[in-house]
Amino acid sequence: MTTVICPYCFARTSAAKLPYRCLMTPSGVRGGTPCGPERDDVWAGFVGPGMNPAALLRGPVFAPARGMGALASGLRAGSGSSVPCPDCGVTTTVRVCASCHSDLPSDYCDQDSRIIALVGAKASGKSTYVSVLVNELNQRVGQAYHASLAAMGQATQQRDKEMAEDLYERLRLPDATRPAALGFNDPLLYRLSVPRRGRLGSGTRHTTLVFFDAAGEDLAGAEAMDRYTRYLSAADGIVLLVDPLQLGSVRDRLPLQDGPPLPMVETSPQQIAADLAAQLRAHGKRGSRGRVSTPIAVAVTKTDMLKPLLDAHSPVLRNAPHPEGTYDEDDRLAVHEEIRSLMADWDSGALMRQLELDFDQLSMFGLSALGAPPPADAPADVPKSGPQPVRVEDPLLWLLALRGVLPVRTAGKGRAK
Ligand SMILES: Nc1nc2c(ncn2[C@@H]2O[C@H](COP(=O)(O)OP(=O)(O)OP(=O)(O)O)[C@@H](O)[C@H]2O)c(=O)[nH]1
Ligand SMILES: [Mg+2]
Ligand SMILES: [Zn+2]
Ligand SMILES: [Zn+2]
Repeated sequence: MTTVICPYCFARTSAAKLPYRCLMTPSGVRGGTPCGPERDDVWAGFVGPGMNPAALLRGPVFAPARGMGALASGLRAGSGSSVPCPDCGVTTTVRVCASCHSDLPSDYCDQDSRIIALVGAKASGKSTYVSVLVNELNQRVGQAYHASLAAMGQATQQRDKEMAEDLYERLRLPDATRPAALGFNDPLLYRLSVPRRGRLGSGTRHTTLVFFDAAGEDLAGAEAMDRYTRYLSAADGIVLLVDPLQLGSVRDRLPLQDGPPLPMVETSPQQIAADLAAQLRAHGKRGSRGRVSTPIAVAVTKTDMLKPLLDAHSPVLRNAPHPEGTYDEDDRLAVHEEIRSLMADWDSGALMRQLELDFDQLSMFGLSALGAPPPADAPADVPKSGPQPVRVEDPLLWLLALRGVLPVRTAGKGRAK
């Protein structure tokens, strides 16, 4: 039976048991009285105060009749199926989470979902990264894998549109993300469609991707991180962004340049990784030798600023090849080794040692969402030529390849999967 993980509260429910929400549409039948809006106390409790009271008045929620939900979900029609509201008799397709009553986007319940947790200190580049990543998956990377990415639900579509307008048209960098104490930040939901290849025959494989772009200050300590426990422990993979400009030795080594001012130094990546590992261990994510089983992709961001410290031929400075729509494992290893040796130089390998003790599956990455530093005279702007990202897709593709979503190629073996 399909289990659905709510992308808002991360509760697990069997698809057949997900309640429905009546859409309050008039039936068109003479004499039929449509349902009226009711205050949704469950949802109100979840979103917290601060929500406009009018927005809490919603169509009534009802449990699927016994057998009905099972029948509907069992047919892989899942959320696409419709059932009649017991009060007004008009059919609805909208399913809600049984725990928090958030509406699930249509077809959310139909496919496998992969929750990707995005963590990193304040101003490490999380929001910029997600927006540029989505754009790249839609364009260059999508083309290489014949894949497509679609935003699911109105909230994600709206945010994508606003972020893309800011970054690509108005050339404005995102504002600092608001901390959870100021209100609920919606997760970003996408449907990734990749052609199926190999023995299983052709067709398309759909995977729901759930990203959560938290504010850096909400990940800055064990206590703050607690709020995200359910999200972190539901994650199939973690992307930890490390801002090299917040590392003391990198700051010391960078030649004085007339770039934008260096960011403030926030929580160290080592601290974030240690807190994260403690959280995950406490929630049963134990792998071998006391390490955490959730795979972690650790990506050094803003590599455009590191050019003076890198060899001109460094693999970090160019995009991954994606030969014939496969994930190139040797290319990943080259980048992993390069970042590992740079880190050994920067912090005597302290972060790397900590990660190796804490995580079973780990890979290092280097990326630049913008491709160049923001202009010195306008530090809140994207470089004039627009974002020219380098390697933004690598961490996510590695996590997806680990889960068998993408074909992998390794040296001498041609297409391995
Ligand atoms: N040089 C360079 N700077 C970048 C890049 N991406 C982001 N930045 C800088 O980092 C700043 C912070 O980026 P955000 O994406 O807002 O960082 P965040 O991690 O979401 O920050 P919080 O939401 O406050 O936790 C931006 O305003 C830019 O100045 C990049 O690819 N290269
Ligand atoms: Mg942010
Ligand atoms: Zn929920
Ligand atoms: Zn109704």
